[in-house]
Amino acid sequence: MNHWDQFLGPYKQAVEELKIKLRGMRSQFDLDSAHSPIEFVTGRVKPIASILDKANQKGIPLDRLETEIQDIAGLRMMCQFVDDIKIVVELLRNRNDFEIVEERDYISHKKVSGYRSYHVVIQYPVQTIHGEKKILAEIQIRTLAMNFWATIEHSLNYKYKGQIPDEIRIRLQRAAEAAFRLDEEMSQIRGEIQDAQVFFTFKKELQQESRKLPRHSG
Ligand code: 0O2
Ligand code: 0O2
Repeated sequence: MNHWDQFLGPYKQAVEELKIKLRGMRSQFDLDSAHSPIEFVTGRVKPIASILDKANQKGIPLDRLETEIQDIAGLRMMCQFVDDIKIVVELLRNRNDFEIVEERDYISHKKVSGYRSYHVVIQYPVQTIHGEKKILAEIQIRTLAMNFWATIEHSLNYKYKGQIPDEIRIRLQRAAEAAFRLDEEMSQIRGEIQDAQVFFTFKKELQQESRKLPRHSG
């Protein structure tokens, strides 16, 4: 086994375990027939070339990768609505199978690029044949619209090797705002539908109650 296989082994195990655990949270909402704040979950181990690029860009020596690069193990949780993100973060805070070491709110404080997501960095204990090993993992929580924008912006960045022309950069910032307005509009529509449902349920209950009342003849 080479050095990289040995180094990445616990990260691979952590990503596989966390995918199952976080997807399990979604299935539990399905069982309760409740609206799931989690739409879907993905995960990956950062490719070696990307680890080396990041270490190089940030001046991180190879013997400090474990502590200085927080997203070698990366998970993403996609939500339908912005409000669902808060629920998911709260669910993560209440778990006792890992410890949250940092939270970064790029929703209230978007990045200059236009990027929005909520990042939670955790310390996750992996059981290995040599004992327990705690590794860092980054969970990115975002809406479907934020994910749509980030996926395309990420591939353009890759295509332009990080040197996106100014004009495209500005259009991407505008597109990020459009995605955010879409999120807001969808939340409003959901709110109005929920209000209407509460109103109709109340009206139906009132009708049923009034049918039970004795009728006065003449
Ligand atoms: P790319 O280059 O984006 O296409 P499964 O069989 O469903 O259990 P699978 O197929 O191994 O799992 O992977 P899954 O869960 O569908 O997710 C892998 C995807 O994670 C990647 O696909 C990316 O879309 C996404 N991803 C990429 N970067 C990150 C990151 O930094 N953090 C997180 N959390 N997720 C990321 P690809 O094909 O590997 O990459
Ligand atoms: P990949 O290919 O997704 O793994 P830094 O890399 O210095 O900006 P830091 O301090 O490690 O960041 O953490 P940060 O910014 O909280 O999280 C970095 C990850 O967030 C990135 O990983 C992306 O997955 C995502 N991200 C941050 N900013 C942007 C952005 O402007 N556009 C997009 N599309 N994604 C972003 P990597 O390592 O860059 O890439």
